[in-house]
Amino acid sequence: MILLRSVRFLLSALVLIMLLLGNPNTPWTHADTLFLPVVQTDESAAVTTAAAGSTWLVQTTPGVALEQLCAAHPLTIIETLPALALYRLVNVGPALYDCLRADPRVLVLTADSTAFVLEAQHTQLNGSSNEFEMLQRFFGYGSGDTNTLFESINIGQKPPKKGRQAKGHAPQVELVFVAPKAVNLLTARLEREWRDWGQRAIKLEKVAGWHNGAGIIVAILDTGVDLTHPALVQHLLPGYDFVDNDALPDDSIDGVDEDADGVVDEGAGHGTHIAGIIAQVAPGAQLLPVRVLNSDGGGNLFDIVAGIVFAVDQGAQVINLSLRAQEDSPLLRAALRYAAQRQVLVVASAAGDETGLDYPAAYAEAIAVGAIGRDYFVADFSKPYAEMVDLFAPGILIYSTYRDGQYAWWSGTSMAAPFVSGAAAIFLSSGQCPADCTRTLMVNEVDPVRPNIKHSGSLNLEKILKRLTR
Ligand SMILES: [Ca+2]
Ligand SMILES: [Ca+2]
Ligand SMILES: [Ca+2]
Repeated sequence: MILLRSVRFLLSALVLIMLLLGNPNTPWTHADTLFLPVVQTDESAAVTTAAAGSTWLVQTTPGVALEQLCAAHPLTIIETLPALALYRLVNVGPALYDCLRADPRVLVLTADSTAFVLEAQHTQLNGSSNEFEMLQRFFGYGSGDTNTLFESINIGQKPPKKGRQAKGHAPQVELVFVAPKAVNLLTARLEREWRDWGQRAIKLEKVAGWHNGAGIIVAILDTGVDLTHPALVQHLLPGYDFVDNDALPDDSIDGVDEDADGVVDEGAGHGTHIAGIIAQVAPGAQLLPVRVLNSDGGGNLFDIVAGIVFAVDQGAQVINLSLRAQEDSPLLRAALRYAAQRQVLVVASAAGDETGLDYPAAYAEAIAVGAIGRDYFVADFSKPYAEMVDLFAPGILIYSTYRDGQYAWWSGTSMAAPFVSGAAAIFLSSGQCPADCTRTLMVNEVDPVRPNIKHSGSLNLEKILKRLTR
């Protein structure tokens, strides 16, 4: 009987050990290490390794140079990131792949392909009838009939009271069919009345004359920035372009549909838009443009990981990541830990669904930001994961700088994150509230969103300031 029990115990222990050893995807979570001993294996490796030109990422044990491994196989290293012992390789044939995979000093082995996309939609405000459909939906007026253009839309007016809402429109608003020539007038009014709603929603005016982000570097990992935009040029530091590997992280089109979705260069202008939001919130901050996404909004893991390390090493104290990938990655996590260990705040646009957030927003090291509209209602696109975000900020119809010296309206959590990044720069620049304090106050001193969410709310600079100055 005792023997039987011992055998059983041994068998269970063996099964446990096998489980621990046998699942290469079980992360060993050492809070103090950047190196997660997880060998990521790829089921389609045989196919992918054979594809000419495909790139691979290899992370080795600290202190072990990749050149020491698999000496029998020629290595074609195209980039390295010493801070994370990370290598980017090409010409990884099946034999080299198998050798690397078998070597215990290889911590991560994964294909590098476009996995990251930006998280926003361009909102056209060009005076088309679509704009009026959008206005009608947005303001809750009209039937959505594209032939019906309204002369009077009381932008900025308080929503009608409950009893009145049942009868239709707010009584102060007269809705008259107008000719299309009024379109431009309406557009002008929309721009005038709406271009600053985000700043008002976060109570930016309450910190005016207090601190403005001076002395703080905010890195923008994105499609680049319009480096000569008149509204931005005085805020910009020299950055880097990890997509083209040059020193010019500009935000331009290339005429190539990199993601083959039939729309050419739909991502261009995104990084410039984000830079403009941060510059409006924290005009004293210096913006570090780090290009990690192409003009169609796609990016590779290596570029993003290298961009984060670069931003930290350049002295950024805030990193804005308005991008997301659906796959968890130990390398991305390692980059976020590299930032967190150096007290750098990482602000990430939220994306995902009811089952969870995408990455990097899902990581505890990042502040996950969802979007609200002007009325503090959670944006439709943020509703599925609204319970999981750390913080909300304005993200519908945001007016900001755009490529080629222009301005544009965009919607998305991409636009919400830079409100938080700018706010972080303000509180960091006060010298009274280091990274942990800034994060805690931003996440806790909030306005309620609608419908109310128990554990989070919308960024409110006034409440944070009161906590710091009382
Ligand atoms: Ca470039
Ligand atoms: Ca495209
Ligand atoms: Ca393109």
